[in-house]
Amino acid sequence: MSEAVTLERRDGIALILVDNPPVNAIGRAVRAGLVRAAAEIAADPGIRAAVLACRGRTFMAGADIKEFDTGIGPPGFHETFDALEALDKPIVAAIHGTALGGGAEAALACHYRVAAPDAKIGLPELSLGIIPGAGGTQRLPRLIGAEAALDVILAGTPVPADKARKFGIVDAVVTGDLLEGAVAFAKALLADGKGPRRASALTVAPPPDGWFAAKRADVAKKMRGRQAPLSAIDAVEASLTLPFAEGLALEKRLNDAARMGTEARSLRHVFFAEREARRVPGLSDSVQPRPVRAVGIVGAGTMGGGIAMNFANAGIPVVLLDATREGLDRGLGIVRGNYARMVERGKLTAADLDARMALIRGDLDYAALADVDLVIEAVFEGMDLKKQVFAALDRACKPGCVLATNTSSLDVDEIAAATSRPQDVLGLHFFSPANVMPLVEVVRAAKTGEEALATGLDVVKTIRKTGVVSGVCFGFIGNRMLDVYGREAQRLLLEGATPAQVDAALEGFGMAMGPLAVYDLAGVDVGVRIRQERAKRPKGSPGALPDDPTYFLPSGLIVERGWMGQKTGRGFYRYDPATRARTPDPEVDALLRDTALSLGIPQREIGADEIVDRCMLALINEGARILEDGIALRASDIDVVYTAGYGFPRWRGGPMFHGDTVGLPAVLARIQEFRATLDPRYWQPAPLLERLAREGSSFAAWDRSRRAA
Ligand code: 3H9
Repeated sequence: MSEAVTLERRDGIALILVDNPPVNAIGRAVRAGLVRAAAEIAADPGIRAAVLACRGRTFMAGADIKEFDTGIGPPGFHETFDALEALDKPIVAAIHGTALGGGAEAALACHYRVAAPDAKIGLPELSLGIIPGAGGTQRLPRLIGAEAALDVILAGTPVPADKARKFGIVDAVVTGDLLEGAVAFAKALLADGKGPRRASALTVAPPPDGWFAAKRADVAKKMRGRQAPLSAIDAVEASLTLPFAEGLALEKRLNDAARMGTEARSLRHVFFAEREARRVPGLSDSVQPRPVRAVGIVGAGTMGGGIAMNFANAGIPVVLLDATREGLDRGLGIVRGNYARMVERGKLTAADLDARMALIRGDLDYAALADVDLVIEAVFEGMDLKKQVFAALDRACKPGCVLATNTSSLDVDEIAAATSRPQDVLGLHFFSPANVMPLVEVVRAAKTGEEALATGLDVVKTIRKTGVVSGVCFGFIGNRMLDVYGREAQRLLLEGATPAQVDAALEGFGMAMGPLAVYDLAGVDVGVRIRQERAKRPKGSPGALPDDPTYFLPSGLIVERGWMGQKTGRGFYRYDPATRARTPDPEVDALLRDTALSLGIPQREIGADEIVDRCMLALINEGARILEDGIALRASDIDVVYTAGYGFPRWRGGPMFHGDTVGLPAVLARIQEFRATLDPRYWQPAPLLERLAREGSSFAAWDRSRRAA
């Protein structure tokens, strides 16, 4: 028996125990061990039933994703799980933690399933750009019907044990010791004379006519640009029409094709990039994060309230501080309102609402922050105000308290200098709405100490957000890149593209929302105000504006007319007051055209390809500069920022991975073409990009070489 899988015997019951830390991923050694265990159980007349369970924190959390690039060596998943299902003695899966992907499929191949009360079972393969490839598309429909099975696969969200019991995925929820419970379950089966019960032998309850066609249409709309969900529908539909073995063969073909495609490679990249982002080169293992048991938040606005919710959701008490009673009441009211909407939507119980609100205490006095371990400042974006807040925090907070600013544009070094403890100061830049958006930029200032940084990263993980370390520069990683992306989107409007054309091209590429619709959502005036502030900066200094009267001119024109976006019913588009549906505004189109003509900017038809290329290549080129400047630690961190915070399609892997997919020589050639035909000052290729393109290299290779160094 391999070390990853051991076989024990208890009163005629075989215990197959998988032990492959940290998450019992089903690598080759596990598969081989399972096949050997099945053979041994089959051959041993003393064994009358079997239990499949896992050591450690979870049941098998799926295939070993690292094998996907190198190829899945024998024994294959189907061979392995067929061997379990074929046993002529009943086999019971004992599920704890998260049985995901291949883990769930192993359980489905067993004849019976019992689960711990807090266990979850799911098929998240689509989030990796593949379909369930270890029998899930054929066994699950046979167990719970094609409709429910496909919904579980398309949603990808793990099903909690009690719901899985109601669905018929799980036979019993076991309280107390799971292994004991599973053995007792197996003994009861024997006592009742119950033998194997194979999912493969069942027939699938068919859905109503037209159901699959409707699903395909729905998926084509909601999961635009994706292939794997459509393949999953094909595979589940085949469970109705094909014999089990042929269904498995189709599942394998579809899964193999998906696994090596761009969609799956991109999603794997993001999976590992998100985990890599937690590692900071040079930060030794001996540096421990400080415990964060209580948090203070300064500023009870929408941002401060949203940040407070994250901590309350994680069970961490929060003191929410504001300068005025009114501000505080308004902020607490917004938080309560957000929770109340969750209750309405059935995402939270009324008791949870009360428990979470009880964790958030309002106060007006900095003295209330004396005992907290972390403070996050979320006051109005002005340097003088922030400095006052940090000086007050310096006086009020205990030694070792980590002081964080949520600034999106100000110099964290300067803010840190307002305290006597810059080693404990860093940025924690949340994205709006802060209770929903997963990204947090963890901004490491010049004097931020290692412990404070480790604490920042740790706390971000505790509140289930995705943290990425950024150095200090104007806009950090995300907004610095957003600036060049927005610049191109706006410039295209002056050259003849309409807002609807620009947004349609980028949404067609896969962006969650086109840039002009995003301005309308956030308030077009917000960006205009920031640029008015930036106009005061000395020429050439960080964040100063270029000498270009057309720079973000469309936003300025729109705001001058009082069209601020959705909140005023019109911005780059008009909005239906009832449905908020957007429609193109001919007045805006005419305004942009007339302005461009008066400035002597020629008008032309601009294709979707050019729109996408200009916006994407601007992102990639600026990303390369951010790497050169040492602001991002790795290209994959930039991809995490864009996929987690800016609606960049995960299935394209992020801007830098997309650059690698296109090929850096092609990226460079197109940038050079734009330098020759467009405003050359915006199209100077970043030296790092030039070098990597010349060497035939990639951003991924650059990351690897730095990791190795
Ligand atoms: C599949 O099963 C396909 C099948 O249909 C068959 C196809 C033929 N493989 O996330 P964490 C690593 S597709 C390899 O920080 P948590 C992870 O990189 C798979 N490695 O822990 C990290 O390593 P490091 C379907 C994996 O407690 C460490 O484990 N399954 C895998 O926050 C800890 O991970 C999924 O999609 C893996 N499958 O969350 C589940 N999983 O420490 C993917 C994790 O070096 N996994 N690692 O950075 C998860 O969702 C979470 O890891 C889990 C635990 C919820 C399990």
